[in-house]
Amino acid sequence: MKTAGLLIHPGFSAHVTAAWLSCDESCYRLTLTSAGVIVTGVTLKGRLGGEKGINLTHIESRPSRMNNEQHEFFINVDSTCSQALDEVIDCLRTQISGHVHELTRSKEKDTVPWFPNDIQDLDRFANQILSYGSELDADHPGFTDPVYRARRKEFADIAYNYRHGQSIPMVEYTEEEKATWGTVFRELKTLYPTHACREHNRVFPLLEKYCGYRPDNIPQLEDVSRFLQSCTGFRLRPVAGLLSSRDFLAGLAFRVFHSTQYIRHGSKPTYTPEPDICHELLGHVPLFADPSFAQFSQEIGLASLGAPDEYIEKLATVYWFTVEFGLCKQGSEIKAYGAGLLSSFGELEYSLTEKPKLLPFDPEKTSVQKYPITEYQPVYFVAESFEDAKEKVRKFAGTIPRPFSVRYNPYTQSIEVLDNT
Ligand code: HBI
Ligand code: FE
Repeated sequence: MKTAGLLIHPGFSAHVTAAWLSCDESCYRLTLTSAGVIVTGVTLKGRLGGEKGINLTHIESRPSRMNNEQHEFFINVDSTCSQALDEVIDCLRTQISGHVHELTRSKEKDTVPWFPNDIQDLDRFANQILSYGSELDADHPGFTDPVYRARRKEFADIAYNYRHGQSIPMVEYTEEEKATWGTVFRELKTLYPTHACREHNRVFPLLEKYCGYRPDNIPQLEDVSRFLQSCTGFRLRPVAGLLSSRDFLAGLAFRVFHSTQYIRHGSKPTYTPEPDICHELLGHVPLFADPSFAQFSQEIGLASLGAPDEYIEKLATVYWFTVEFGLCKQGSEIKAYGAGLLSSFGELEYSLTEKPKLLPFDPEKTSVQKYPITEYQPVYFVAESFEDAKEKVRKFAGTIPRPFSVRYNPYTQSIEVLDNT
């Protein structure tokens, strides 16, 4: 990487009224709100760079949303030395008239965690996955199968190398993989008419018609992603392994769903300890084609941006009891819309029996409910409708302590930050 220093020109900083700094392990972004259009007034020199090892990687300006006389400056810098960065921030604080918010991933007080501002920023997540998709646990059905492990590495590499805007590479699935899919597909399809919500049942025939949903064919992520974009603007992005809750939820703010592309091990077609393409395509995809559900999901994502860790956990729990295991009222009946249910024959059937406890969906309560991850859920939450659930999540988001609010601009596919201070 080329080294570029960062120096705020005195003539420029005199006009700066607010600054945001965010960091993501080694990347830092500085947003300056300044009176006047003076992006060229930012002098970039080797002074700090040479001395302190801070590299400038990107700079852009945008008109401020709050005051059209003002502009915001986005500056990305890479730094290996956090102390040097602290010095630069301190230096900025003394030079900038107005407030400085520091957005950081570290656990220090009064800082806001980094979040993606632009849909392209999601490319960053590719190399911060928690576990690489080809590293299987000892109790994974494919753990001792070298062929399966090699296959998983192929899928992990596709996702690892994927960048926003590219089409998702097509995959030729093996006969064994197709057989596994066929078993899951056929079995689940018998339950959908009676157990799945009407939105799922409305979209499913369209997926059969346009995306190659068939017992003998595993649909391609690219085809499905295009279909979803035409329905709700949601798109799929291949993912190499598990993302942190924070990163995974942030994708939803941009209507991006991180999807696995590999299939579970053929020895146990009805079991998978992790998401796989059956879970994504049969469980999640049909609902993302529904406008109300898409909005609801994006609302959870927007709520997560820059939220403190404890709220990320709460939102991940809300996600769990809705997008994964949600039930909803439909007329006088209750149906399933959660992907964890719609992709598991056994639990889909169980969820609509008398056995589990049903509670009304209420983010305050739902977000603190404990849940098991390896057995059927003892408790499900029932939503009145996706619209109602969305309003409730929006209200809940208002209780998250953040010095700003966020709005998604679909034209630029970026997040607008509205200062609340
Ligand atoms: N990562 N790749 C991937 N897929 C998921 O479904 C997923 C994830 N990370 C977290 C997550 N799901 C949820 O359990 C919540 O924490 C959001
Ligand atoms: Fe899922």
